[in-house]
Amino acid sequence: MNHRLPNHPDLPRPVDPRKAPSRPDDPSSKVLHVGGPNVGDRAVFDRYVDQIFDRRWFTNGGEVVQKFEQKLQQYLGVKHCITVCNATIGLQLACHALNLTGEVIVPAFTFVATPHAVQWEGLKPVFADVDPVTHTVDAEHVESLINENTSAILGVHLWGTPCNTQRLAEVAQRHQVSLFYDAAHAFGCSNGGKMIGNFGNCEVFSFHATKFFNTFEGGAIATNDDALAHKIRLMQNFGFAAMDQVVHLGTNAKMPEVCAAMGLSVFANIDDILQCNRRNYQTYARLLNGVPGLNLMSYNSQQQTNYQYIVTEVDEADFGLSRDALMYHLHGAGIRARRYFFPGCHRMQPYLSRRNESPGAPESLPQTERLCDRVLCLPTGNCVDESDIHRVCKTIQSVRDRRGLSNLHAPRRVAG
Ligand code: T4K
Repeated sequence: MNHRLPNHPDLPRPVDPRKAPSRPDDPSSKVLHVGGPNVGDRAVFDRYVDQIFDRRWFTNGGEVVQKFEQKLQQYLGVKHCITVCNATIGLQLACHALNLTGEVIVPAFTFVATPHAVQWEGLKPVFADVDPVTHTVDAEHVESLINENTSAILGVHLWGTPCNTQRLAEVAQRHQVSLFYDAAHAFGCSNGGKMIGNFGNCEVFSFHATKFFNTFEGGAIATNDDALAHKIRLMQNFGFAAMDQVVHLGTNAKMPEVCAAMGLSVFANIDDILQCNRRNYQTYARLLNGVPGLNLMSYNSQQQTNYQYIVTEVDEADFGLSRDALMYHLHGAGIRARRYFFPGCHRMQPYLSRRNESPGAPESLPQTERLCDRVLCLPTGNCVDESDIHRVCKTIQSVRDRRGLSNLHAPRRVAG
């Protein structure tokens, strides 16, 4: 994501989060990130790494990857889980394996990897709006966008909140199109008692370093469809069925052994990490409760979630400052809050330039655009402790208290 933010004379200068200093002797200098990686059990990781070196087997479906895949299948209660090098490539494989053609409907409020994967496969992403409460794709809007060129719906379980899987399944069934999910945020989440990984034709997880469950880089495709799993497994390894036997078009989407070792070491601590995320969320909820104009996203208590994102919405009128002004002040205080997924995929390239070429496309996506102007994600994970959260919330409160004293204006919006 672009770290170069527009300058504004009244606001602290933005700092590249990766270059910001941190002094161990001064806790207030600790830079807090959204997406600071969770670390699993390092002893478990070291043990696997020793084995990898001893065996001199580094990639191409080795023992550690196989063990990791079995563990994933067991945890998700799914028949097949194929590890991949990252979720973006995983989504591309899914598009290919599902034989998609023409248009694929995706939400505009998502990380740009979702439409990029579709576009990369020579398909056309068509952007749908999202539900203002769950931030997941609006099933009614999806249905209104379906035409004779549509081959699939790609839902995104944003922030780990499940899509309306039942409604989307009905729509997909009625129009005879494929349904699959970008589950990059949703590892460890469930919907109606069923783990994410079991919905649609297949679901794609991300295990990127910034995700609550990470393998440095990585991902996995989960499915209960034997034929689809077989195809994806072939495609993930150049189409090899056996030595010297290429039976399908394929690519290199394999996860290396060391990444699977990281996954197994995170599995060893998964309950602690989930508990830490839940505790962090509850602390934020307590400390931000009653701050006018700042709403913390709530989760459905009937669904298991991983609390990996602390998602707030800033209402400028009630808070007294814009979301962007608050974000710049937090950055100035070493708190790298993020305005995911600004400005919305439909206003990013190459999609922005193509809007005029799509006569049927909606003029605007009001809910997406509203969220793009309001959402601010705050730091969490097992590198953030209770005192860090107090610091974040105190900074937010003090920025709000001083709002009338400083002459702050929102920086110019990115055109869209
Ligand atoms: N679908 C959805 C809905 C997604 O959100 C994503 C990825 C994908 C698909 C694709 O999954 P992958 O192909 O990546 O498996 C980050 C991640 O790079 C990206 O994986 C993630 N979504 C997205 C939401 O966040 P950026 O552009 O925000 O990354 P960056 O470099 O700014 O890092 C975020 C923060 O994390 C920084 O403030 C610094 C901190 N950080 C980062 C890294 C890599 C660390 O503290 N340590 C680290 O090692 O995209």
